[in-house]
This record gives sequence, C-alpha cells and structure tokens, in this order.
Amino acid sequence: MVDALRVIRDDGSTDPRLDPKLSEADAVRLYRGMSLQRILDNRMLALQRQGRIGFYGPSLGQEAAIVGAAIAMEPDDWIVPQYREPGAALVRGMPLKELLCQLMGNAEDAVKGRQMPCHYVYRKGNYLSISSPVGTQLPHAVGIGWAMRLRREPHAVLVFFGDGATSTADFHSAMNFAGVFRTPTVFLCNNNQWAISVPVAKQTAASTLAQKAPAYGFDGVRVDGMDALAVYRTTRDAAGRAREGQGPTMIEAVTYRLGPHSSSDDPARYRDEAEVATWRARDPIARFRKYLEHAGWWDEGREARLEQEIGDEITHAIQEAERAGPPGIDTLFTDVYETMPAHLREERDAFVAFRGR
Ligand SMILES: Cc1ncc(C[n+]2csc(CCOP(=O)(O)OP(=O)(O)O)c2C)c(N)n1
Ligand SMILES: [Mg+2]
Repeated sequence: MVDALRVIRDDGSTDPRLDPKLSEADAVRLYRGMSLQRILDNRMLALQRQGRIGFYGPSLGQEAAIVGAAIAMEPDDWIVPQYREPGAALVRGMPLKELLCQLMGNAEDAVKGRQMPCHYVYRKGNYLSISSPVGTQLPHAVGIGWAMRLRREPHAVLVFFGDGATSTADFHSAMNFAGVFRTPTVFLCNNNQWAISVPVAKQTAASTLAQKAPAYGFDGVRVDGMDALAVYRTTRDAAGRAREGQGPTMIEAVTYRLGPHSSSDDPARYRDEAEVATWRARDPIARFRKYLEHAGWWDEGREARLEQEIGDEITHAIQEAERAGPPGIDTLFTDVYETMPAHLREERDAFVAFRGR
C-alpha cells in the first residue's frame, strides 16, 4: 500500500485522529460527485466511439483526488484545472448540458468550439479555462493568488496538475514564486503514476513528488489519493492556511490512472495489466461506499437510485446538447478585436458569402 496519509480504513471505519467528520449530507454529496464523474466518463468514452464527440479524457481512478479536493474549497476560491477535472466543475454547479456543449463544441459552448473537447470553463464557479500545454496552468494559478493578496481578498486557489507536469519549467517557476511571495495556493499534484506512456520513475529520481515543496520553502504532504476523506481533509486545511496568509502547500495525491490517457490512447501497448489490477482493487469509489455503509448512510437501494438518477441526467443533457447547432461561421472572426478592423470585416463578409454559395 502507498506510504501516505490515510483516513478510511479497509473495513470502512476511519482513523479518529484524522476523520474530518463530514455530515451525512456532505458525505453523500461527495459520493455523488465521484459517482457522477465515473458514470460520465464511461458514457462519454462510449459517445466518443460512436462519433458523437471527437475526443475525451477520463478520470477513472482519480475521482477521490479530484472531487474530494474541489469540495474542500469555498465558493469564492478559485479552481485552476489541468484537464481531467470535470468532476470539480460539476460540484461547483456547472450544468451537465453546458459541459456536454463544450465537448461538442457547438453554438452553446461557452468557448464557441475554439478549444479542444474536455477544455471546460465555468466562469460562475471560478473555474478557469483549461490550457493544453502541460504545466502552464501553474503560473496562472500563482498569479491569481498573487492578485488576491494585492487586493487583500482572503481566498485561496486550488491548482491541479499531474506527475508529468512536475518536470516542466513552469512547475519550478510557479512553486518558487509561490514560496517567495507566499501566495494562497494549494498545489494538488495528481500523481497517477503515468504521463501518457512515461512512468513516474522516468519523470523524477526523487522518491516522492511532495518532497520537492520544502526546497521552495513550504510544506509538501503525501496523501492516499484513493481516499476521498484524506484528500478532503488535507485540501481543506491547506486552503484554510492559505486564506489566513500562511502561504502555499503542495499535496501529492497518490492515485492511478485506471483508464487510457485519452480516447486516443491504448495503454495496453506500454503497461502491464497486472499493475492496473493491483490499483483497481483500491478503487476510490468502492472505498468511499464502504465508509458510507459503515456509517449507516448507504445501502443497495440508495445506490441503485443514485445510478438511475445520474444516468437519466446525463441522457437528458446529451439530448439537450445535441439539439444545439454548430457555432455560427462568423464567430471565427469575433472576439479578437473589440472593434473589428476593416480588413477583417471584408474577409468575414467574403467568407460568409462564399459559404452561402
Ligand atoms: C508542453 C506539452 N508537451 C506535451 C504535451 C502532450 N501531453 C498532453 S498530456 C501529457 C502527459 C501529462 O502527464 P501528467 O502531467 O502526469 O498528467 P496526466 O495526463 O497523467 O493526468 C502530454 C505529454 C502537451 N500537452 N504539452
Ligand atoms: Mg500523470
């Protein structure tokens, strides 16, 4: 088992010294958020195979490390995602239909089809638009935190990134700036053991990723990322310290990418199924369900109702999103200049006329 902070024991009981003592309602909300992300992933991978969306990146195995962290943040805090965190946007209130419209890049997509599928943005939930290049979100997140300090806004920023991102120059710049200027940043590294086909052992010679944080002058904590309560507790505490002006924390959530990197990847070509099976046995959703059952908050009936409800919501969202058409052709020309210059107007008019023919 991973050498990291754990709260939920194998039998579903919790370590009393570490248990964040969630209410039943909050625990069920967390479970629902994880289940929604899991069911959504499976449905979207199928939708991609049917050609109804172009691309998808699932979060299978990382639900606790994503939803557990997102739920620990306050509504005024910011979330800066990597690209595997639709579950975080959804728990912040992003409507499923809006998420589906982004995947389809249609007229009702907030970013008008200009981003790759899975590059969600949810402005109302302080959920930043995704930047594709690995690691570039880290300086963005630190910059948001620095701006908050300058404006004396007592909020925190949670930034997600992968093990692969720790090899980028942006990781170093962001961690160093955060340490020196004590920005209110929670660095959440989802160490899912792989960066597409590169294993974490080829990513770093350090024995953990969390141990990099002290070199930048702040704490790094290693938690069992398959344990939603461990992730929740650690993130909640780190965000609390950040809001009080005590600076950044790095959390290394030890997880595993149970699925492919994306719908374009076949992990059977580079990793051993036996390794996957070992990690599958630590499934974060099954683990949390055990905890709910142990607390007397869950049973077969509630599980069946939840699955049905989520399945229906997704089906409804797909139907609604598929009703929207493609973005208007003129949107190719908008949003670059506040007032469109004459040459661009001319090009647009010519293009629209050409399309009309
Ligand atoms: C600068 C850059 N190089 C390469 C890629 C292609 N790429 C996309 S995701 C990825 C792996 C990232 O791995 P990790 O940070 O561990 O995140 P994970 O996918 O495991 O969640 C790579 C190499 C990219 N998007 N940007
Ligand atoms: Mg990774």
